[in-house]
Amino acid sequence: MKIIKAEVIVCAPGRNFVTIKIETDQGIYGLGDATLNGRELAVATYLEKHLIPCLIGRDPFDSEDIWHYFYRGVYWRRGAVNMTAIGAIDMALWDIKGKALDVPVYKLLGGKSRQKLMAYTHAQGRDMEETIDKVAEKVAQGYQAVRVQSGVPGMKDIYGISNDKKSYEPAIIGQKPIEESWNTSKYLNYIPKLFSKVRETFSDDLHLLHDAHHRLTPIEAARLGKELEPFNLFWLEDTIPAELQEGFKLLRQHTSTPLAVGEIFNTIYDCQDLITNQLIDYIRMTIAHGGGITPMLKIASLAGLYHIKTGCHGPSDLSPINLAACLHFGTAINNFGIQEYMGYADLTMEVFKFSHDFKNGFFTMSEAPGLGIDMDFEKAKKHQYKQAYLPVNRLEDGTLHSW
Ligand code: EZ4
Ligand code: CO
Repeated sequence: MKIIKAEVIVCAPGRNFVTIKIETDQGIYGLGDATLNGRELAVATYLEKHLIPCLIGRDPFDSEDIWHYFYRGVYWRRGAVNMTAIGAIDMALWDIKGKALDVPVYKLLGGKSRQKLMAYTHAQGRDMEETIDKVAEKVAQGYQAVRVQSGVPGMKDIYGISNDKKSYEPAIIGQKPIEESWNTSKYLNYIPKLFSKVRETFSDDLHLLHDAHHRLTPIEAARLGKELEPFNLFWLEDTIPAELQEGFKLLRQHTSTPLAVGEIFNTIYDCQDLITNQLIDYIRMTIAHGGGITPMLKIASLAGLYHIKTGCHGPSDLSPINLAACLHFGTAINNFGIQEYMGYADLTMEVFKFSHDFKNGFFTMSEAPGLGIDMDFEKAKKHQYKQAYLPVNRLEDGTLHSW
């Protein structure tokens, strides 16, 4: 089997997405998600100008060699743009392999390690009351795990909360990013009160998660982790900037709240120390940004040695193709933890045809060959890309902070 053509599809059904479609001489094509929120065209151009020409003529079954060809072979390594491009190709190759053999991809990765996959969703409100209502809504929908984010008294905007009643979408259409502001002390004073109320309102069995979005120093994160201990979180995510790996040592010594990190990592080298020193409990890397299914299997194996589980990033700013790939991966590995699932805009689901079932907070896999995902290419064309950026974040005195 040979790759004869590959194209990049940039479209915006609901929001911007980048997709690679790889075609073979046997009429089978594979799809991969290459979306990097706010930097979409960099990945699209990298794929079109530099990677696709080298793919033509290759056997899609040689996914391991193709992966190393694009990782080691180019001399320049790592980086979000590079790894997202490689990840999209790898996903599409596994999709082709599954379709060629007429099996779902998970059967090629190790088979069924579980019958269903637990997902967590997001509940967010502008204040405590609205947040509690939103959690109740998600519980009523059957979710057993909910990420709780809330507006903080005295703060204008905060990560995870939309100021209108619409669902949360951080990327704003425009020629440059909007600016938000942040006050760590107000946040730290409020969050334990919020979780106290949430835990009091809902059963002890409800899994609660929270995302600090890289905004704390190690000692601030230590205080938060410690104060949240009585409320028994499933995980506390991205407390300190993810690249500050030494900081996790300090944080870990202070709290037994489980820690999750990794949505912005892109290679095994970003999480190797955190895993081997047992400084985290969940690795949040996702298939698209982690360089594909091929390297993610290796990361899961390393994590498995230390009983660290996966919790793949699954925002609505990655396409349902990435979600499908995460689910195949999560089905096949032993140390699956949980899958993030925010849901998608209706328009997104009109373009991306998703075959896996979702009910009461759990995914079950379809038996469709490959990734079990397809695209309406004609419809996709109708929704044109519009430049959009994630916000930047400043402290109240104007200092640039992590968003
Ligand atoms: O802010 O995907 O856990 N989820 C997250 C996400 C990220 C966005 C950035 O594009 O932190 O919502
Ligand atoms: Co996050």
